[in-house]
Amino acid sequence: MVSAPTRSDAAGAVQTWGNYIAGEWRPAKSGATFENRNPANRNDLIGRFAASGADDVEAAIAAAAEAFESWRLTSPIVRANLLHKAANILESRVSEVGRDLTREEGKTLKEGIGETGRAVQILRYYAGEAQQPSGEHYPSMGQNTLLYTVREPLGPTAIITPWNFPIAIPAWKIAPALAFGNTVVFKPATLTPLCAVRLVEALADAGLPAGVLNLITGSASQIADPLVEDARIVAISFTGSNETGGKLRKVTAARGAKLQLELGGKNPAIVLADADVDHALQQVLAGAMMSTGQKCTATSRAIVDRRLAAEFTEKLGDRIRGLRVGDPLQADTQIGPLIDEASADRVAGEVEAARNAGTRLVAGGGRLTDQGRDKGAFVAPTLFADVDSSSRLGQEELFGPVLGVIPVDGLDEAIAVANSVKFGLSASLFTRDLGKALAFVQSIQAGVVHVNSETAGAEPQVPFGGMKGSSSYSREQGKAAREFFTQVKTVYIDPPPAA
Ligand code: UN1
Repeated sequence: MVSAPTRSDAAGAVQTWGNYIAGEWRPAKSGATFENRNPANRNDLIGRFAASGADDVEAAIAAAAEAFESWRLTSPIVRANLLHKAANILESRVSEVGRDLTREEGKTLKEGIGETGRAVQILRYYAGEAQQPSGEHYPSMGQNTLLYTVREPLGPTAIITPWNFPIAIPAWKIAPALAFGNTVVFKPATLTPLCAVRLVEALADAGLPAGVLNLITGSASQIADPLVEDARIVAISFTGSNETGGKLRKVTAARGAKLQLELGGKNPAIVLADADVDHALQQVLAGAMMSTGQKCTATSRAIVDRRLAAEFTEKLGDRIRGLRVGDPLQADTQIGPLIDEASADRVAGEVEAARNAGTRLVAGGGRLTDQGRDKGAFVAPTLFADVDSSSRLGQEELFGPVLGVIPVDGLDEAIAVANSVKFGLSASLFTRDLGKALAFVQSIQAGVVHVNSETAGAEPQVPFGGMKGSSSYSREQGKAAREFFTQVKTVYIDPPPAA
C-alpha cells in the first residue's frame, strides 16, 4: 500500500511512498519499490519508495503536458499566492523535514534544518519574482505601433536533482519553473526521495492544481532516458555529475530542447600572506568540511602563500583533527557520514592513492569504524600538505571531506594555479589588500567569487553557476531563473488603418 505522506511516522512502522502524478499519490505501475537507508546507520530503514519505470514516466509527462494548457494561462499572482502558501506550510514543518533530511542525507541536524529553511526562503523569493515586471516596452519606427516583449513559459520541463542538497536544489529549480508558468516532472536523486516527497507535499497541500508538478522516484537507469528523450519535455534543468551532464548535452542538442547544467567544482581558497589567519582558517575549514565536503561549491584546494603555508597547514590540521564526526542527528556532531558506502569507499580509495603517490598526510586518512561508526559511511576529515597542483588530488573533484594545501609564491601564481583545472564554479581569496582583491576578482575563472568568505553558499536573489566545465553558461536563481524558464515573444500592435 502507498501511504499519503504523513509528517510523523508511527513508531517503528516503515512506510511506502508513492509517486505524485496528476494530483495523486500512486505506486509505480509495476508495484516495485526500493529501500532508502540512513547513511549514518544502515540498520535504520527510512522507507520504501516507488521504483518507477517508463510507463510511470509516460503518465507523469502526459499529466504535465495536459496541465500546462491551463497553468500557462493562470495569473502570475495566483501562482505567487500558491508559492507563498507552500512556503508557509514547509516553514511550519521545518524541524521535522530538517530531521528527515539529516536522517536521509547525513548532513548535521543544524545543516538539515538550515537547508529546509533555505527552501522556504527560495519559495518566498519566487513568489515575489512571479509578481515582478516581465517584458519590456520599446520605441518603434511606426508612429502608432505598440512594440513590446512578453516572457512566456516554455512548457513541461524535467527537473533532475542531486542528493547533496535534497530540498534546496529542487526548490530553486521547481519554484521558478512554476512561478513563470511551466509544468514539471521532477526526478530526484534515488538516495534522497523523502526530501522530494516533503517538498512536493508542501506544494500539493498549498493547492497546486493536478498535473502541474509530478514526482517520479526511482533509478536513473530506468527513468532518465524516457524522461529526457520525450519530445514533450521542452527544457531540462540538471544538477549533478559532469558525466551525466555530457549525456544530456547530446540528447538535448539532438532534439533541440533547452538545457541548464550545474556540474562539478574544484574550488580554490587562496590565502595570501597578509590574510587574517584565524578567519581564513575558520572559513577554509567550513568550506572544505561542512556537509562532509559534499557540495559542488566545497573548498578542495587551499592555495597558500609559501611564507604562511607551514603554519597554516599545521593549524588547519589541528582543527580538522578536532572535528567531531558521528551521528548527524546528535546535536554536538560537526561532521556526518558520506551519502553511502560506495562513496565512502571511493573517497577512502582516493585518499589511499594520494598517500601511495607520496603526498604528505597531515590529518585524517581513511574510513572511521570505531564508536559505532562501522554502521555508517564515515570517512575521517582529511588534510594533505604540499600537494602538486597537477596531481589527481590537485585536479579532480573528490566530493568528500578531503582538502589539499598547495603552496605558491604570491597572487599571480595563486591565480594561475587556481585557474589550472577544468572546473570554474566558486573561488575565495583571503587578504586585506584591496588591490589584490580586485585583481583576483578580475582574473579568477569562477562563476561565484568570494573575498574573505568561504567558497560555498548561494543566496537565492543572485545568479548562481560556474564557468568552464562547471556549468552550461546559463545561470540559476535570481533574475537568471526567469531567463532560463521563459522565452521571449516580441509583439507589434498597430491600429487598423482608418476607414
Ligand atoms: C551552496 O553552496 O550552498 O550541488 C549551494 C551543489 C551546488 C549548490 C551549492 N549546486 O553543491
